[in-house]
Amino acid sequence: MASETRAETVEDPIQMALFDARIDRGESIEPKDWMPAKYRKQLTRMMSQHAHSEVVGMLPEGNWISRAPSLRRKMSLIAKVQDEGGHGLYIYCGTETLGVDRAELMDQYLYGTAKYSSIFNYPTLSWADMGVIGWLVDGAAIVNQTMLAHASYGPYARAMVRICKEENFHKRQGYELCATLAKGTPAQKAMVQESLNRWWWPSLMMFGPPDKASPNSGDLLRWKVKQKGNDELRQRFVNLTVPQAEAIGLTLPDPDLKKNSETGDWEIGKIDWDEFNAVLAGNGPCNRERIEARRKAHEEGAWVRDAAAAFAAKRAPAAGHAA
Ligand code: BYC
Repeated sequence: MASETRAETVEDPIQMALFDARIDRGESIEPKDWMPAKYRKQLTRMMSQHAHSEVVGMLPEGNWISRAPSLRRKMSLIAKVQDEGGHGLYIYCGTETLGVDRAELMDQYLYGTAKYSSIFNYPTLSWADMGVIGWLVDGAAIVNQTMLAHASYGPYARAMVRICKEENFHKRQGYELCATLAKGTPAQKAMVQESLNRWWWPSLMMFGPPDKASPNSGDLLRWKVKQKGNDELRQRFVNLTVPQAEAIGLTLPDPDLKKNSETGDWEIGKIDWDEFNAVLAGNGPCNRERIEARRKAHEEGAWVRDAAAAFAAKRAPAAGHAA
């Protein structure tokens, strides 16, 4: 019987030294290049979870498409949700270059223990959430993904370049929506402030646990998948967002927020890591609803996958003949 605890692969020291030297020189690692098993495993974990996040992230905003207040708003929301689906597909393709099958990734996500971003386990309760998600959630994603655009694994880094361009557009449309509501009627301003109050802390949790509690950061930083730690990126996001809130007359829900005159950083109060851990453990406000929705979509789409496979099989001999 196979052992439950598998010993880690012992890598050839020469291959390993050559690989480390390539990383040190800032070279891009490509799919057919030699790479340590742990590098492959970490990337598969992180990229697939990123892809799952993009796809599950369609649900909270998809919830408001039929209730958008104007045609213009509806069109941009549909386009944004569609973009997120595209990002997911793009990153799944990137993950497959590591030699893993997409069906396996889906299985880990829908019926196993693969994670997706905690942020998508919160409900969208008002129209203002469509603005705040674009501003904060896409804004946080940009800070994180701009760094990942320099990741050592070529297919992931290249996917991030295109994705960041689209996320920038998402962020702008979200911030513009917030600015419009903030200078609207008192009820509109109250709605966007209430939304910001709900999304601020979960957005900060998107960057992951503090560095000292981040088991994967060591490997990922050493191999230049991540260029910066979780805390530094979170701080960068806070520093960018505080003046943006001020500019549109909104208040971040943190009585301890203050600027450190020496470092120039905006220091935040305590993040509720118990809440974060509860969401990761499956006990956030919408975890069950989200996974159920994704399972249903996947199962109802089985006939499409079957039809595509049958079509490809039918064409394969013809293509072979033509060649
Ligand atoms: N949520 O060792 P750590 C978007 C997990 S979607 C859930 O620091 P790492 C958008 C972590 O996986 C873009 N889980 O991990 C879409 C690990 O668990 P495992 C979302 C989290 O990998 C639609 C454990 O906690 N962005 O933009 O070094 C609409 C320990 O953490 C979270 C990405 O996916 C979390 N927030 O660093 C709008 C970015 N944080 O796997 C917008 C890509 C941590 O060991 N990912 N965990 O069981 C990353 O940059 C990194 O994976 C993280 C975590 C910074 C998130």
